[in-house]
Amino acid sequence: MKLAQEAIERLAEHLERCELEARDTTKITDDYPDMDWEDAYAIQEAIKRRKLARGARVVGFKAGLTSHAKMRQMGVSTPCFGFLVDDYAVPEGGEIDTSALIHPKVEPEIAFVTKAPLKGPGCHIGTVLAATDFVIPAIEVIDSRYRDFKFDLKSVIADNCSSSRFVVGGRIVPPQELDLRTIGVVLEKNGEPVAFGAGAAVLGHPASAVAMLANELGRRGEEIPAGSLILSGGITEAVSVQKGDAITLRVQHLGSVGVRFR
Ligand code: 0L1
Ligand code: MG
Repeated sequence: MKLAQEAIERLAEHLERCELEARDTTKITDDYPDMDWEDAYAIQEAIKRRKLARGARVVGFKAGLTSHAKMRQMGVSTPCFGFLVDDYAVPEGGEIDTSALIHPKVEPEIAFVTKAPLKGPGCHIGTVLAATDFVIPAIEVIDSRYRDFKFDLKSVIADNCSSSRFVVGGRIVPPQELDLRTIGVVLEKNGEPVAFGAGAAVLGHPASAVAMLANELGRRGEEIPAGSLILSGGITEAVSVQKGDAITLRVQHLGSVGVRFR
């Protein structure tokens, strides 16, 4: 690690304040060009500790930048991993207060809910599917704290991979009953289809993203506990939303989930 603990805590406070006060900032590597990957995840961990200290509960994890469309859109070449707290959860059909966000975008995702712990190294699609209770459609709302979504991978990891809100809904189905590679998704904004894709857009199979997450956590001596919800990553490019927009995600065999921005 290159950063002192004091700098890690200060950067975590800065990024979390930007999140809670809905204001943007320049990317942190501008001021700390030598920070390394361990520093980036340490800042993310410090943000998690701040939330837990205020009573939030970790409910799961997210894999981000897992499709070529997203990597191309953001100019990076590797996925990133973050945590989800209960504060981010929005009920299906619910409303999101746009004034609490900076510049939200939505992503169509497949969420996995685990029934057994998953601990890397060595996790693969098979171990993930065996440990999955069910999959369910999910809309992730990302809201990078970085001005104009301009960042590099270390800055984005420190910022908990732009995590902001998520909505799950539709049908729950055991993953063995589906071919998650060929499952089709349609994302609608105000009744108009705006993005389409199939599950294979996420690293060839959405369960690959969950396996990568488990292996990354294993490297740090951690695991995905049973009962976790995991967002496996956007199947299409992220779509910008504004006050007044209604978003619906339709997933083949899994029904639909919706949310409004007020
Ligand atoms: O969930 C995602 O794929 C987003 C990861 C962070 C990058 C971004 O803000 O677009
Ligand atoms: Mg996402």
